Formats: sequence, C-alpha cells, structure tokens
Amino acid sequence: DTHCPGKGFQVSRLLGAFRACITLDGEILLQEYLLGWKELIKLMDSLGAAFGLIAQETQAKMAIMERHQVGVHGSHYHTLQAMVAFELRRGLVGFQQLPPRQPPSGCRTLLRLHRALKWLELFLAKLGHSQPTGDPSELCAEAYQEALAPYHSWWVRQAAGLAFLSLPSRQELYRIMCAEEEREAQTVLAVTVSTISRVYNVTQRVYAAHGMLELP
Ligand code: 1Q0
Repeated sequence: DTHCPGKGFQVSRLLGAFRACITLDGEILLQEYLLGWKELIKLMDSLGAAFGLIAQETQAKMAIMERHQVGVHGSHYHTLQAMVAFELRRGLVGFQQLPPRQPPSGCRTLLRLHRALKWLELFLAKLGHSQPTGDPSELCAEAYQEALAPYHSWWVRQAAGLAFLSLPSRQELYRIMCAEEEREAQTVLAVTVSTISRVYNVTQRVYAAHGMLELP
C-alpha cells in the first residue's frame, strides 16, 4: 500500500505492541509498552514540526526508562509490577523530591507517559465520536485540558495550545492511520481506544494500589 510505507507510523504495530504488553497474569511488560511508545513517536514525527518538542520530551522519558532497563538492576525492569516492587523496596520511588544527583525513578518517569496515554485515549475517543465537521484541534485541546494540563506548568500549557493549532486536518489524520473513509476511520479509532484503555487501566490500578498517582 503506497499510502502506508513500512518505516513510518503503522497503527497495526501500535496495536500489536500495546496488546502484547499485557500478560495473561495482568502484568505490564515494559519492553512492549515502550515499543508502543516508539510507534507513537513516529506518529508525532508525521504531525509536523510543532510536535517535535513533544516527541523530544517523550524520547527523553523513554531514554530514562531504557537506562534503567540496561542498568545493573535491569532484571527488575522487565515488568511494571517488578519495577514498582523493586523501587519501593529500595526507597527509590521518590515520594518526595529526590536529590538532584539521583536519576529519576522508573516509577515517576513512566507515570508521565501513563498520564499522556490518557490524553491520547480521550483525544482518539473524541475524534471517533465527533461529527465529520468537528475540528481535531479543538478535540485535542479538550482532551488535553481534561487529562494532562492539570499536571503541566503554565509555559508547557501555552506551548501545547500552540502545537494543537498546527494539528493536521481530519482527512490528513485519517490518512496517517491508513483509513480511506470516515467509517473505516471510526473503526480503527474505536479499536485503538479500547486497546489503549486496557493498558491504561491496568497501569492505573498498579499506581493507585501503591498511592503513587502523584509522584513529583
Ligand atoms: C500533545 C500532548 C501535550 C504535551 C504538551 C507538551 C507541549 C510542549 C512541549 C514542551 C515539552 C517540555 C516538557 C513538557 C512536559 C513535562 O513537564 C511533563 C512532565 O515531566 P516532568 O519531568 O517535568 O515532571 N512531561 C510530560 O507530561 C510527558 C508528555 C509526553 C507527551 C506525549 C504525547 C503523546 C502523543 C501522541 C501522539 C499524538 C497523536 C495525535 C494524533 C493522532 C491522530 C491519528
């Protein structure tokens, strides 16, 4: 398919990674989780220069996670649950601000991606349920207000607002998702939303169970 070249974003790879990241026991495999995010970075890259900063910020968070994974304690970073147990046991979570020399914990870093995943879930859900005339920029901003803005500084909120204005049209977004027409796009969006929300909900339960939803 000439519209969907292999090296760019592919929704099938996104779905594959986020599906594979939940084990039968309800554990979250970090490798697959981050693979899903790698695909999202490709998506951001296809959205134009204004999303470059957001992609960079995401890269930075991924790099921290990857450093934990290849570090001496890497064996504790196979699953979310193992990471949480390890960092709790060692007092590494950082319930208060950690001393600056210490690398950011896996728990607080993944929490940033986790919150952003909620924003994406909301945005795609809104896009799927809106009229074909609904403006993606507006839906995107709404989702941001609900899910992510409360955690961001004033400056980041302004920058995000500007980035949203440059969001491509609905047709262009559909093309990126390789959907030819409105109905097909609705289906892809619905499947994506349900896949993302399953991952989000499992992760959310783990963070909530340990009182870790507000890590600084
Ligand atoms: C679009 C999401 C809004 C992100 C807003 C950032 C805009 C400005 C960029 C400036 C980046 C500077 C740092 C930003 C935020 C951090 O303060 C924050 C918290 O970290 P910390 O260490 O300071 O406590 N970081 C985050 O919240 C991470 C944010 C990651 C955003 C990931 C966005 C996911 C995007 C997915 C793909 C978009 C697809 C849309 C279209 C799909 C249609 C088919």
